[in-house]
Amino acid sequence: MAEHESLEFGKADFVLLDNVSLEEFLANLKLRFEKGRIYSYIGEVVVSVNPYRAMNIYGRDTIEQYKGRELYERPPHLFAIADAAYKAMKRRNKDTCIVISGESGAGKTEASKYIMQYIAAITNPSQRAEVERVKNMLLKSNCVLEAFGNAKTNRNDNSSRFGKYMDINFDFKGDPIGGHINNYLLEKVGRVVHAREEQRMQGDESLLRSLHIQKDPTAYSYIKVGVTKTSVAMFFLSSLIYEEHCVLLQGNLKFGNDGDVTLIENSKLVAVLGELLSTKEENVEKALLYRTVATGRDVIDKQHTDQEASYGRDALAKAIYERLFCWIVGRINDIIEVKNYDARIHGKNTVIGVLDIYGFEIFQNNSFEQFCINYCNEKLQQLFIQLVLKQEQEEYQREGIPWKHIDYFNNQIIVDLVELQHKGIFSVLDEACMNVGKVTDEMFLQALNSKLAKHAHYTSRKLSPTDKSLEFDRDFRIRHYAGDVVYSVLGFIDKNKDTLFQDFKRLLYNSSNPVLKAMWPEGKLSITEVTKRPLTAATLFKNSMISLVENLASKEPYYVRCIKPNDVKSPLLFEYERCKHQVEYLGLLENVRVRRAGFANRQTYPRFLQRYKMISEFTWPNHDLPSDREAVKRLLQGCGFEHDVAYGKTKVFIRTPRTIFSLEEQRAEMVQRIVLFLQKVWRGTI
Ligand code: AOV
Ligand code: MG
Repeated sequence: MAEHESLEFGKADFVLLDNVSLEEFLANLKLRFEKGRIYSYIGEVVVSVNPYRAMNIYGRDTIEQYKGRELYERPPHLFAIADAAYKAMKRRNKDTCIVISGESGAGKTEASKYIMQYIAAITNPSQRAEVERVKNMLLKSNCVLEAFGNAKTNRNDNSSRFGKYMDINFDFKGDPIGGHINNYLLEKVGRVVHAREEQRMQGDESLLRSLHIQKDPTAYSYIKVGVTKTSVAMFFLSSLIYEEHCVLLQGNLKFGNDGDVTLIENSKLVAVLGELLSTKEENVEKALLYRTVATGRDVIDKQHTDQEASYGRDALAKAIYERLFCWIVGRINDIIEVKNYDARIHGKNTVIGVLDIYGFEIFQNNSFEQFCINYCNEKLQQLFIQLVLKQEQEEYQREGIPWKHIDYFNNQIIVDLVELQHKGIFSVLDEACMNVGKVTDEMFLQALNSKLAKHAHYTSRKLSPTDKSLEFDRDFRIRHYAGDVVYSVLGFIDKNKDTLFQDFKRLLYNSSNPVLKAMWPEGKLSITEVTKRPLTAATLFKNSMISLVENLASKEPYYVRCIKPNDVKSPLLFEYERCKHQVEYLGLLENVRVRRAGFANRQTYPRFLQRYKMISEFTWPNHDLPSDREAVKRLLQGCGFEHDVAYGKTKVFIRTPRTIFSLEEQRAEMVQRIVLFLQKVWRGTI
């Protein structure tokens, strides 16, 4: 008996539970966690519990055990799902994706790294140099992005502050030939700059070099300088916002006023800034203190108040950080993108996508960033529901397979609450930002209250006056699929507008550092040319989420559902209530129910016959039965699989993967025999 079937470690697949109840599910999850079995299945979905300790289960020998195996042949593992996604892609020429979800600190990023490592390890058996180069790039790009885009939060010491979707492209041999990274909304404000981060930056400079971000040596020198300087500038500027953590903060940039005149109190920093940004000191000073505005035909310099100047400074720091990050992603993409691939010569180029995004988070103070991150998690949950719970059941009904509907909570209502045109929270926010007059965050909250007064998942103090946990004029609460979150509206309008004074864009566009200049193409426009209002942060994020979900839905998905066992990063503690909550909101129990009652595999009758007709005398080489459906029935009866299948209107449904496996074996054997037979015919020995 395979190890994963030994009861000592609990049930490896939740589908095998005696009773599908929350209690049994959790008892099994806990037992497995305590026995060091951090992975389990629900059919083809991997459930993973963060072990919070180094596990000796990712080495070369383990990789070898999973390579090319079927899912149920080995104990549950990320490698098995990676192999399944790889096999599906290779065998059936299908694009696949692996979606990793779970709350902050549940282990998504670690999982994505092991998956990438596995794929790298099992491909390119012939050691082609170009493929090795691509693999190295793909793996190393992770470290660079983490160095720039991760930070310590109180939920996770190495929390991803950006969403990442990485496509790996494969050639017809199944070897990686390139990739592409999409990054999603970098969470700028919550990023806490620690000395630790700075050390990592230094290490990664050499990584950037080893990635050959610039191959041309002359270009390389300036790029390198660009990166180094810009990153220093980034830390320098970010630290201006996070004073308490600042490393370089000997005297931070502060504004005061002398009568009517706004001043920079510690003007020595301006010179440093000028140097870091490769621009003149006086230009920096001017951009910090003035704003050029067009009034009719005149262009005048309007002085900032000290508050406006501080706002501008912070916006600049965030914008530099964000653009630098996007620039890095762009450079990585330049190197890893597939070039010179001609599908007519090389066959179809297929893709495995890996999604690792920020998990659901609840902080003490939740703002616009948490709102976006949690909306993103709602979207992914919706995709899971669509693909795993809804479509599956709908297909059984459509095909006339006897089916008792399984209920689940459909979070579409919350997705709509956020993203619906004209009615959703993003729309109300955009409207507030569109307004010419001064609209405050409180006014935005009032608009929400009047638009959403009746919504079951929205409330505020005004709507529930007795709820003391909500502050008037500040808070609203969303009942998310994963729990209630109170958001403070403070800053929503500013963050959504995400305005950076045009003066800064011009300042940086005019930098003599070509990298910096390239990051600010809009700085080219003169003041009178700037007319179009840029899209808001919410709209950009919403659009990127919608296209992400479309992209994932177009591929064959594989799921990893991560669970965080406790909030104290302990390898020993299985906090029952915390885990229960996650199992509930991830819809895992419903997943087991649908899976248990469902079928692992389905194929249309003609396709099934095309593949397996050679294993039955009734169907080989052609059948004379009244329909393909009858022919498939006959074939399966003959093989003794009648008990494991159901016949739909257009498709045959097969309950367990084992049956498919056995059909495949029989097919392989027959194909071999047929080939031998044909060879004999050709040679004239028959
Ligand atoms: P996340 O990606 O899900 O959170 P991480 O993957 O960063 O979470 O995991 C958090 C921490 O848990 C890691 O830094 C490790 O210390 C530990 N950990 C996770 N998985 C493993 C594993 N398989 N083996 C050993 N330790 C592990 V966030 O990015 O915050 O949503 O935005
Ligand atoms: Mg992460």
